Amino acid sequence: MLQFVALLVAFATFYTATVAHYTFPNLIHKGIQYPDYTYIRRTWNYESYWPLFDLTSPVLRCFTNGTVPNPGTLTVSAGDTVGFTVGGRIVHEGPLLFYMARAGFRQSAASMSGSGEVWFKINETRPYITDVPAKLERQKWPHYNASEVHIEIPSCLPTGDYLLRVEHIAIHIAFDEGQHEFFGACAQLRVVNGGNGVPTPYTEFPGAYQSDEPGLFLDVHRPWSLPEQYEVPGPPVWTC
Ligand SMILES: [Cu+2]
Repeated sequence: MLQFVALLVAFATFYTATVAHYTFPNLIHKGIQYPDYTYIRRTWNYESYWPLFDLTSPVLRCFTNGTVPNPGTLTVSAGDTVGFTVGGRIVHEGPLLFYMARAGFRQSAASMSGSGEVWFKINETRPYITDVPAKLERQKWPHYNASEVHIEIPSCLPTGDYLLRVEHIAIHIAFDEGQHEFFGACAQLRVVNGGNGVPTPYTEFPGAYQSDEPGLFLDVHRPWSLPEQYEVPGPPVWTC
């Protein structure tokens, strides 16, 4: 019986570590869901699903550790919607963010590293506030429990090769500094039929976030009255 309990505890621990976290393995475009990591760089946690805590790590850039070759690049039109499946479900409270970075001279989506101040934010989510005072509870987050997330490529984005970076930041235990959990991935896109937009401002990964900023180090149980009172990490969103 004791062995059985020990086994049960071991299994429960394993189950919590893997199933309670999440990855973004498949790209979705025009109704097609591509196989795991066909157009998405295989992430460091693709088996463990483990969160990244260290916001100073280069892994934060694309959640990769450089051990596997980069994948293929999918051609999409500016203005198209693309999606990511969620391996597992988004089972923590927190914002969902999307960033893009354009390939530089003589680079492609497959060859670019994403280093330097090349990233601009194209979307972020805030908590819904349905009552006053509201708390930062699970159901307040638009993507809580999501199995897919979607983003529209800005219609005015110039034609070119890009990385599209999806990120979910879990803040359910962020009342202790450094206990934010980062999950994410980068898709490789060739954007065609683009426009004349000028993305701004730029940021870099690592570097965009500070462990003591209000969106990453906060009492998640304090009352909120406006969505804006949650300060989403990173730069403001660029829109066309
Ligand atoms: Cu977690």
